[in-house]
Amino acid sequence: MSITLTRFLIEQQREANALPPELRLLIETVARACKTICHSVSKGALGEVLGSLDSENVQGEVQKKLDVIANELLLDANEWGGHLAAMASEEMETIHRIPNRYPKGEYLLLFDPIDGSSNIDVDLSVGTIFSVLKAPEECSGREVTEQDFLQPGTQQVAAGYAIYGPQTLLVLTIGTGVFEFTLDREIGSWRMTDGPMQMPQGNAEFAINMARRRQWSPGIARYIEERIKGTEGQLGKDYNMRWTASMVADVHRVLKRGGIFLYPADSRYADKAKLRLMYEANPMSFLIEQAGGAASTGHARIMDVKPTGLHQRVGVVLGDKAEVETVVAYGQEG
Ligand code: AHM
Ligand code: MG
Repeated sequence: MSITLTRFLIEQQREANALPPELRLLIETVARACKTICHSVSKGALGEVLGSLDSENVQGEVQKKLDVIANELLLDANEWGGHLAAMASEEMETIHRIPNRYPKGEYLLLFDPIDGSSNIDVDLSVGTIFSVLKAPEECSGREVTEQDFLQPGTQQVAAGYAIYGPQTLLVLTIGTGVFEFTLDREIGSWRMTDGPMQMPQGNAEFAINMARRRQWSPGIARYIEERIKGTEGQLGKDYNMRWTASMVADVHRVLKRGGIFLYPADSRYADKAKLRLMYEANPMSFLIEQAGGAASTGHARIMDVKPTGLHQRVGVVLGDKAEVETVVAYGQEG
């Protein structure tokens, strides 16, 4: 019988000494909130959770009802436990400090409550992504600020995602490998079903939104065109393409089956990319690197990027090491 998330975390705390008790509590709390989000997602129209609201988030995107519900669930679940200094989310313009009525801890939690929101109403996979940082020591005794969150991805102490698909999974790293847990809905517990995971290398599969071709740099265009040519070009193998439009689902496939995921720099956005650094690109990069893959902006390692804003966007190229290296090399050629 596979072990539960609780047992895994306690053993990590005890044996590997890799997990402080407060961080364990934090991960358990996020995992519990994800169970509740899973419940709302799966109710669909019966739970009156589908469709959009009149509101927009800080990115100017129309909020889905589930975006807001999931955001509230994560805030409520994490506020009172005493493990956090503050939270930040795709759905909130600025940080959410822990109210004074609750004790404060030393961690900062960032999340995208529902990633791939456009998939909700058509019953395709969506997910929750999260990243955990430590509040800088100098902020003890004063209010946490947005600036305290602006740490590079290398500073993450934990990261993961839940995917609400045919199965509900939690994929997690605390820097000691990547572990997958499947939600046993009847019992309500997370059970380990894979890990430590290593992503297969050499799989000829890419994921990119082809409709954005006009926005690509010459390096990205060359990389994709070569792969479309396949055996008719220089590569000696044919490539397959998949695009779910939910980063969680696409990255999960890359983790399990190999290949490469690209949402490269995109001139339609003010900071020239779609995906957000702090709560999308960084946690996914941490997971992919822990599983033996690579994650780049197209030019540099994502986790080395020094953030300048909570909602900063960044080009994302991640997965198979050799494929990512090829994209970076083509980028350097201009
Ligand atoms: P969201 O956080 O607003 O859902 O947006 C992020 C999503 C990613 O999950 C996905 O990779 C990408 O946007 C899909 O974009 P596109 O609509 O160009 O296919
Ligand atoms: Mg998102």
